[in-house]
Amino acid sequence: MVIPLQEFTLHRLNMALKDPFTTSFGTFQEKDFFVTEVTDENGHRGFGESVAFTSPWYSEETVETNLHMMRDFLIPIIANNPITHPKEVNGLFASIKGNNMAKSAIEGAIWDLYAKRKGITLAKALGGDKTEIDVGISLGIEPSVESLIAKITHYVEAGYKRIKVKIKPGFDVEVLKEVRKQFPQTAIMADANSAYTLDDVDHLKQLDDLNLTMIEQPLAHDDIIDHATLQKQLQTPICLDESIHSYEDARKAIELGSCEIINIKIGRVGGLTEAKKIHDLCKEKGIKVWCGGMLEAGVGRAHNIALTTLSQFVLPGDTAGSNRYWQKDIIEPEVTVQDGIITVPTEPGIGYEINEEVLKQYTVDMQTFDL
Ligand code: OSB
Ligand code: MG
Repeated sequence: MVIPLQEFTLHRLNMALKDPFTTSFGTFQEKDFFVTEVTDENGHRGFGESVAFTSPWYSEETVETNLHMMRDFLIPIIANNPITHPKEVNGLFASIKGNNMAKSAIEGAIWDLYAKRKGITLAKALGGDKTEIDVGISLGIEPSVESLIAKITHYVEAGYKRIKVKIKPGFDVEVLKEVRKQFPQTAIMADANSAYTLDDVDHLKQLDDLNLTMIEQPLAHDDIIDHATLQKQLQTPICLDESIHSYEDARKAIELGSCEIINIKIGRVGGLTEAKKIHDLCKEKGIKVWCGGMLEAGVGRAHNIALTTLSQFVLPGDTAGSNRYWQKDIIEPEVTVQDGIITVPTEPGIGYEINEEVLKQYTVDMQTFDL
């Protein structure tokens, strides 16, 4: 049966982060993004979230390219083609190259609407059956080792199951040695956001003494060849983030031996349908997966939680609680973490309500399109 879509709305929001977040590329103080909303003729409302940043440091997409793609290409495709299931959206968008985060922002809202129309959770609609998920936390680069240790102490005490530390040349081996010394039992990993090259092999090999759970994206954002070379020389498992945009990328990386682990981000791979395909492939091939984060507000966070209920998400992800990022999140209830565990919501769709008052407070622009 065709889903009787009615209207698409782009809510543009600007939210200040509680705590600036620094990576090898720069510091974030706030998040500028879209909450996407799709309605049907029966009054159901589905929500998604765009995850691109204001500048293209992580991938080529930005908030403005997301707007351009959604408004001028992707929403018209949805308006002109009947859909019976959200799985069809991927195929409809195939004529548009790249722009995965823009595609995902729209596809996600349609998945939520679909699950709400069926009266089931988004997790169930995707085929997930966990009732709780284990989570870790990603910490930005800190001004000093002391301040990093203080932050880790705080979040280990809060119960997070794995700590991710951002590294870059000059803030890496020595820092991680100190972290390991202070936290001998904690699951620790490092994320380089592509800050190294194969010239750094000998330097990176020093990480093998630190019993890290993995190193994430050490080499170029678009590489899978050099990562395979590096993985052969490292005992520490490599996890790919930036390099994996699709099922095909994952298949090739696995075939080449470029990684032992994949971080799946819904936005990076173009939506939930592709994310599930990558998950299923990894399960078949024995590659561990976990759910990455893009400093999402509540709607994106809820999508991450639903995806993480799939069985091959065997490692704690980056989906921390709302209060790690926001003074006040846009959903109700907010996402809370108890002893490193998030209880998966049981209400239909994403399982959280939009807090309309808070949404309005952060809204800087709004555009509605007939479908
Ligand atoms: O590389 O995983 C990353 C944040 C922004 C962009 C890229 C990354 C990150 C994080 C934080 O590591 C994840 C989160 O807490 O949402
Ligand atoms: Mg990463």
